[in-house]
Amino acid sequence: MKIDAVEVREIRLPLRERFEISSGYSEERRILLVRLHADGETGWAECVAGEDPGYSYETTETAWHVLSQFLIPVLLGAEVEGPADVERRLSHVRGHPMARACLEMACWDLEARRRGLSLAEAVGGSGDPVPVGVSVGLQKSDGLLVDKVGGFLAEGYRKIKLKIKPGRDVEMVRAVREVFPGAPLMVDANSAYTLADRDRLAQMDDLDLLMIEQPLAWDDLHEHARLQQSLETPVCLDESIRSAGDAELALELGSCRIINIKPGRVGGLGSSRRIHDLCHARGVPVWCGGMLESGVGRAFNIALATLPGFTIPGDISASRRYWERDIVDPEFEVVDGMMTPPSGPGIGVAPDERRIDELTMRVARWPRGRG
Ligand code: NPG
Repeated sequence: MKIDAVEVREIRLPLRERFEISSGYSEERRILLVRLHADGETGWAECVAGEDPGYSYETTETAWHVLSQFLIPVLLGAEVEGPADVERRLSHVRGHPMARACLEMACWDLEARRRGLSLAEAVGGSGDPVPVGVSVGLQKSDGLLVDKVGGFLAEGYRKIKLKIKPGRDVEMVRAVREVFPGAPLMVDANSAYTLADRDRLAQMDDLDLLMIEQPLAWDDLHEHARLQQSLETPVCLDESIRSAGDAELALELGSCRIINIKPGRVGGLGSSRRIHDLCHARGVPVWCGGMLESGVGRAFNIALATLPGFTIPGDISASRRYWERDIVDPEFEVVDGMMTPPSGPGIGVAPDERRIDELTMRVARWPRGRG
């Protein structure tokens, strides 16, 4: 297929409530939406880069720059075979996986629509509903956190992830555990600790957690291995894993026992599948992370999570957990802790173009000069 036009736009979507993690907080998402046009068909995707470089060095601004200056010019007018070819053609750009991923993912949507397949079918997954979880940001008090967790458990979510940081960890999680003794709880530190905190982290072993996610820095694979040796609770890696190569190294070193896969972080759905396949072959559980996506990004996450190795509920909550109103129709819903992947072609939900226009802050179109 020949890529004859590309559009990138930035929309601003206010979160229903502030979302706080160890490195900072977000009240509004600045989301880049990408549209690829080829042979009369359109493919949509979303870039998950954040507003600030707290989670990754990539930001909305760097992604805009790399997409416009280096990535889109390579694809424009090119005869591409499919998403794997797009990934290959963009591989000369070092790093910037979130910027590269959104073009590869838009091509997945485009190709799935052309073939009349749902995204879940196109990636090799199933159409079955999948159990999903929810991530709960840092709250002002333990009481507020307990209330929030209670609400999400009542909604049926199958996994509850609590954000932690030094000073808001063992005692806070214990307060939740005491109220909900059997709840499927995990914690996520977003790299807020060092190996010097090993004893503190080991106190989590008494709290019956599914896992501790990314306790140490993204490039501390060796230290994560030493930490995992001294913990009973499985370590899960997120920021550290950018490719199947990283996953293989982390497993060889014993740095983790579980891996979080986010298509944006690892450069797209092809790379996500390679990590999944590697882990599945070794019996290592994976789950799909979230990056506060709009419905466009959410559609890719739920499709990916239908692959058989995704045995732990992902951070794939309902649209209304984050948005007053999502930008897709229908919105994503969770019923009894399960989400059903859309069955229509491609992402299977319709981007609401009028609403997207209203939310748009800037737009760029190629070939240049197109209205
Ligand atoms: O449900 O989409 C979601 C958010 C899940 O907690 C979540 N994401 O570190 O995994 C993370 C965290 C995050 C959110 C990281 C936003 C960076 C930005």
